Amino acid sequence: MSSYDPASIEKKWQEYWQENKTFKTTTDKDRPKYYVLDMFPYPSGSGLHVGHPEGYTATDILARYKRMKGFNVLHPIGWDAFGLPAEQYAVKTGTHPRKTTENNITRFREQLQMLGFSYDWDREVNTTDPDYYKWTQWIFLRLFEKGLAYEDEQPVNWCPELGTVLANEEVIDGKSEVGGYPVVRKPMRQWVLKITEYAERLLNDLDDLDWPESTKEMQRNWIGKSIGAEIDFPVYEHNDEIRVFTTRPDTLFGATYMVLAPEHHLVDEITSDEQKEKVEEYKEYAAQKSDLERQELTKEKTGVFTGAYAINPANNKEIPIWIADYVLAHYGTGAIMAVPGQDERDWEFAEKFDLPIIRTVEPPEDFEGKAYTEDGPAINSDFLNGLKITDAKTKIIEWLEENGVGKKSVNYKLRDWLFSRQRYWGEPFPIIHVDGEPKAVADDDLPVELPEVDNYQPTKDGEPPLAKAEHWVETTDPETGKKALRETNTMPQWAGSCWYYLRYISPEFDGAPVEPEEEKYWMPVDMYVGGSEHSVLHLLYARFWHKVLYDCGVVSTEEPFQRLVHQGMILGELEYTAYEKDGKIISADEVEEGDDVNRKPLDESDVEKKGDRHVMKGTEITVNSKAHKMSKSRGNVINPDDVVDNYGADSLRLYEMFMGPLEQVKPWSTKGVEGVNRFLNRAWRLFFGDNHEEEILNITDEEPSKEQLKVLHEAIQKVSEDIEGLRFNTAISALMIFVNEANQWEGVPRSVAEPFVKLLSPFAPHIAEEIWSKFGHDESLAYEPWPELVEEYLKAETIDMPVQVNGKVRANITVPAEKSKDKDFVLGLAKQQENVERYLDDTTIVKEIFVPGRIVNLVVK
Ligand code: ANZ
Repeated sequence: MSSYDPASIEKKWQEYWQENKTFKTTTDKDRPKYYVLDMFPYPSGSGLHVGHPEGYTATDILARYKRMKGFNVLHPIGWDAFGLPAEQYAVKTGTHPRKTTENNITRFREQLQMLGFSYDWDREVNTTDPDYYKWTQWIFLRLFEKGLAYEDEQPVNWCPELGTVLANEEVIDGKSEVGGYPVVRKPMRQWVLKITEYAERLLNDLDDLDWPESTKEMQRNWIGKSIGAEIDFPVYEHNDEIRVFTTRPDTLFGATYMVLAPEHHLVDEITSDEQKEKVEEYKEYAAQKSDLERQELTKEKTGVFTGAYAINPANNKEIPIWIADYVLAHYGTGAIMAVPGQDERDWEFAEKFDLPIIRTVEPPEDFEGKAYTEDGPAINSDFLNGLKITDAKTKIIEWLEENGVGKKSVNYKLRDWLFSRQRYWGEPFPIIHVDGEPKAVADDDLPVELPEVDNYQPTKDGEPPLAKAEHWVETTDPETGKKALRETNTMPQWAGSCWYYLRYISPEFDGAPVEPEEEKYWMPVDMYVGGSEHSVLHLLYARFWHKVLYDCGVVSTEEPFQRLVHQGMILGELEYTAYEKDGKIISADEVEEGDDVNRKPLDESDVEKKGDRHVMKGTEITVNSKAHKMSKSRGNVINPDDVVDNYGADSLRLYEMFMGPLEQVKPWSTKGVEGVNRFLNRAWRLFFGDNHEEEILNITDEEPSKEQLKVLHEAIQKVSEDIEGLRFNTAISALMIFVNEANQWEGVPRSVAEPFVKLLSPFAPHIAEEIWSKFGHDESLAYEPWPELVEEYLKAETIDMPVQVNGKVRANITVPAEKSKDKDFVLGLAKQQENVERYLDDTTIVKEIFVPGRIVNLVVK
């Protein structure tokens, strides 16, 4: 049988690669390196989804291509395997999270191998392996030594049902992102990392990274640098001052009241006796809310008067001091000067509580809104009057500094990173508590391994499950012999993924997280591909740790990931709906707002494409077509295993790259998979003939024609450029064009066939290896040199042909070689020549003599 049989081919080559360790990475320092990294997966219980192979195929193409271009390639994979799902499963079933994790990893590994990714499997890392988290703990100790890890009582998002603290991003509308359980605010002792100390560097160093601009912008916004001033307001008849942070010191003359966060340390001191009760009540009310809820712009403003007044230092006016939850305790100084004239929230608040409003920036005449937040000349502002915002800011800051009532100040939105969780399945902190003080476990005593517990359920009052492992918790300080207690919190899932790209470089090294010489060679990562959902947290946390490691001399680059690309999400298949109104199907564009229509789901077979719209087959009735996110509940999830079973891994890889630009969101189409599968079949038949019982190799030892060389080199040029530019879809089109052209040849010369197979190999490596071996090679083509482009072959070959009229040469024409035998084409062109036309005027052509590729002679009378 000579037909294309992915099932047998793919298995065979996967085994070959594994047995021969084909993709084992070597560090040959004389050659250039290419480090191409995937965001490693969380090995969930449901296995790979089709989104995984999208990014993973893209990086695999790059890895395979770069190897053939002579690079040392580092292309590793591993498992981000701590985390909540395995722990929740453990709580439910008693199965140790390690067991669940191991099973899931085995499944994921098989699935990735089944897709033929060229990972160096000897470098696999697993964040839950004590040999790995030993170094996560080691890095934590460096943070601790540098004062970048500290304990703090913090109001946290406490989820009693999950028994853990959640990060702000893990809470949606007061419920846990995972499971949707209620979340309350509660002060707790926590470990916090001082990422704010790196805010400026995290911001500045973004500029030099080759990352999507939108991702950089999200990080910039998250860091949220603002320049403004701190201003001190004396409290009337108290010996206190309230310091505020403002981005608009130029509006100082319009500060008509002040607001403290309910948690502000001066609240109790300044509150008058009459207001005490109300203030207490309000403090309790505010404590229930998360920062996110408190900041919602649309929410009704609430607050209470403290009974105290402050003095506006610019004009010595007395202004009332309020507390309100829209001022956050942990931002700026936890207190604001309120300027309703220029700030929307302040305006709403002032309106509601009848506080004075003074504009200090003149709005344009036609302005009809409330607070005016744009630029304009200062008014009602004494010596600032007439100045635009920027100049007014500079001037007032000078004035504040001269008068000792304030100074220029930079503020960041970025908060320190809440780094502890009350969970079992995470890295233990390498910390013991001696006499109530935290103390580092010695480097030599790492790892601090997770103890066994009988029950993974955290206690209802927030004690982590590790607290139950008393024999583990109670220990002695090896230095002093004193009784000590181990830290029972564990690290968040982010920890392991903050530095895994370093461990791949020297996974066995036992002196540091990464071997220094190897690190110098391999870092930074040249290409990092993963989902845009990681635009902020993972990528910011990893950059932070990397910079700390840089400061410790562990790594040699300031940034870990030089280039970053996000693959676009793959949606489910397009779904079609027709609209029915008054019992009649109407076009989607005829539906008007408020129309009472029935939506009728349509089968794909009822629909056809006309131009860029979908219509009901054989009609002009436009139907609605829409792709939705894949989800179990919608029932539109495509399982990669099924695709591989039906079409093979090469088809899945090829299809996911052919769907469209890598970074775009795209709907799945099973028809599309069939299409690329047909292409692979055609490519196969190109070399092995059609449906022969026996295998006939359809390649020749003939010299290639110029035309064949041109077709080949066009493919070489396009595929190479498109891989470099990550335009994998158009690279595949170029491969398809080659096969279409070559199908018209009688036999493919070996010197054309072999380079083509190499071009195909990064995309569809199994079939390429198989064809290559059938061409008579006994080794993998993984390290064959990539075909070189010869520009000269790209030029269209042309032939010069003389044109005679009655035997006399009247013109010479140049025609493309492949057209030189086309009588109509050549004669048409010949007759259009000016000098020929002249001799044809007023004559009749009696005979047209055409010698293909040689000469034209027109006999006229
Ligand atoms: C007076 C003012 C006038 C303000 C004006 C803005 C506009 P960003 O840019 O986000 O840093 N603010 C300061 N601390 C706050 C806190 N703890 N909770 C809530 N709001 C706080 O915003 C800084 C501005 O947010 C500050 O500048 C302050 O209001 C407010 F026309 O001061 B501004």
